[in-house]
This record gives sequence, structure tokens and C-alpha cells, in this order.
Amino acid sequence: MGHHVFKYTAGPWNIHTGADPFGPPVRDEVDFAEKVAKLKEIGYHGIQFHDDDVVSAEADVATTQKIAAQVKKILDEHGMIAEFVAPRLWEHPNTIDGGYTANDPAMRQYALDRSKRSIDIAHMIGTKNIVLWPAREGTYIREAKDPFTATQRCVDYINALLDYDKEIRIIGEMKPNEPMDHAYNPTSGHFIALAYKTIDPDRVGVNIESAHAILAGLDPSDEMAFALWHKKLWAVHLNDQNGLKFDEDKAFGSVNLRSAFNQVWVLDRYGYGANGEMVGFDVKALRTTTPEKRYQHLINSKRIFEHLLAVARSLDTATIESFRATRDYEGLELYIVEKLMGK
Ligand code: 3MF
Ligand code: MG
Repeated sequence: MGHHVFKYTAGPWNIHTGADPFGPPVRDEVDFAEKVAKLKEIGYHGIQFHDDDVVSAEADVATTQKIAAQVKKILDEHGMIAEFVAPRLWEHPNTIDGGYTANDPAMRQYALDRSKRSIDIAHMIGTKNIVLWPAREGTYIREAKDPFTATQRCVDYINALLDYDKEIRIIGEMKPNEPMDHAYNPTSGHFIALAYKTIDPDRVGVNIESAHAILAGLDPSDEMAFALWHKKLWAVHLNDQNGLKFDEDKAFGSVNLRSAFNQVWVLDRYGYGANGEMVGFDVKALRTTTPEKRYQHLINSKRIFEHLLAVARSLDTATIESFRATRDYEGLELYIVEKLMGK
């Protein structure tokens, strides 16, 4: 398996100003067209979008079509594709209490309408993929919402979108916490279980983010393997995370090289990308990064992925099998670690 060429994507939010909850921007915002041109230059193949990365959520239909066409033109001019559109259901006043799990029916309707509009935008820029990061679909306090009802509302919401458009695919990007204390469906496994209860399971899959798996105390490569087995790994957000704290979105492989290696190895072994899946990086520049280096974390993540791919492809299968057959896992460990050290 494998040995095909991987293709890389990132979102416009991955080139950002460095603003954080504790301080203002430290770098200027960069024009969208410049981001696309630069990502192309550093070897990327496509762009990921929130709905409002394409066009403001307040724009009317005619304006939405016009601006989406301009965005598509910029992509086309650079030979870049749109990987997905994610409805941003966490910034608007109507989503303070969540989207489809909000207690107020009017707010749930807003989430649905905005998501349908995201599907329309996805068509305009040429993708069939909708990513669902259920940011505020959870609670700050346990008693705020009913978890049984929330489960049903999630399935009803997905069904409504599958029914609205017979071509789109819903790709859940699960995360256990942040911004919420607890999110509903905190792991990919939860979402895959729900997928089978929807009206069209073949159009419901997952986007696995390394940091989100780590925050759930799980191993990202095992999470990926589980989804690959279900034929439901349709996107990845590779990055890294130093322990249990806020979602750091560090450059891929920058914290735990062995974990990163195992993610690359499992993706390559099981043909990730063979059906057009992209290697997405959801990485943030450090706040200390100077404007001239604002793409360096994206360059680094891709380069580290490629180095790890070379390591994975240099492994000798017979050697690994003989370590396994003799239960010599100490030997296997040294074999892998020395490979990672270039020995
Ligand atoms: C949050 C995330 C998000 C999602 C993005 C697309 C800002 O932890 O990972 O990145 O990836 O909203 O769904
Ligand atoms: Mg992400």
C-alpha cells in the first residue's frame, strides 16, 4: 500500500496575527490571495475554509455568489483546490449556547440555516466536504443541557444536512474540551458510532486532529487506524500538543516525534490519500514569530511529515515481523527509535 504522493492543505487561519486571549495581534493580517500564493509556493495543494473565510455570514445570496466566485478564481489561478467548508458555529451571538444543541429552538434553527448556507458555499468553491467542529456543542456546567437529547439533536442535525444536499459529506472533527468544559461526542469513535445511525452513513466520516486526540488522552495514530478501518478517515488535522493544557496547535512532530511518526506510518500503510484525502495541518505560528517567518510552522510541519514518511518507507517489514514473532519488543523499540535518530 501507499507510495502515492501526499497532498497538503491548511486553512487561512493557520497564517494569523498572533492574537491570543491574553494579548493583541503582533503581526499584520495577510491578504487571502497572498496566503494562497505563498501556500502554493511552499508546496501546498489546497485550502481549508470556514464559511466566513469565504464570505461574511451576513452577506446576501447575490453577494455570497459573487465573492465565492472571486475566491474560487484565486484558487484556480494558483491550481489550488478547496478541501472543505466548516460552518463557524461558535462566534455568532446566536451560538453562545451552542448550535444544534442550544436549548433555544431559534438558535438551533440558526445553526441549521447557517450550515445549509455553508453547503451552498461549498458547492460554489468546488468541494463536497463539510467539516463539523462542534465547538460549543457541550456544556460549561453539567446540568445546563440534557445529554440524551443532545445526542438525538446531533443526529437530527446531520440528517437534515444529508437530506438538504444529496452530494455533500459531513466530516466530524471531534475535540473533548475547549471552549467547553465538556463537549458532546468528545472523540472520533463517538462520532463514528453516530454516523451509522444517520440516514446515509456512507456520507458521514471524520477529520482527526492529533492535538484533539491527545487532549482526550488517546493515541492519535490508533484513532486514525480505527477510522481508516471504518473507511471513514476523510481528513486529518496534523499538529502537536505538549500535554494536557489549552489546544496548542504546535507544528507537526515538534513535541513527540515518535507519535508523529506513528501517525505518518499508519496513514501511509493504509492508503490514506488514495481517494483524494488531503494531509491537512492545523498549526499555529508561535506568538513570538516575526512577520517574515509567518509561514515557517507550515513549512516545518510539511518537512517533518516528509522526513517521517521517508523513515516509515525505509523500515524493513521482515525485521519488524521477526521482532514481533519473538516478542522482542525491546528490540523493536530500539529499531524504531534508532531509525528516528537516523542511525
Ligand atoms: C479547533 C480546531 C479548529 C477547526 C476548524 C475547522 C480553528 O480546535 O481545530 O481550528 O479545525 O474550525 O473545523
Ligand atoms: Mg482542527
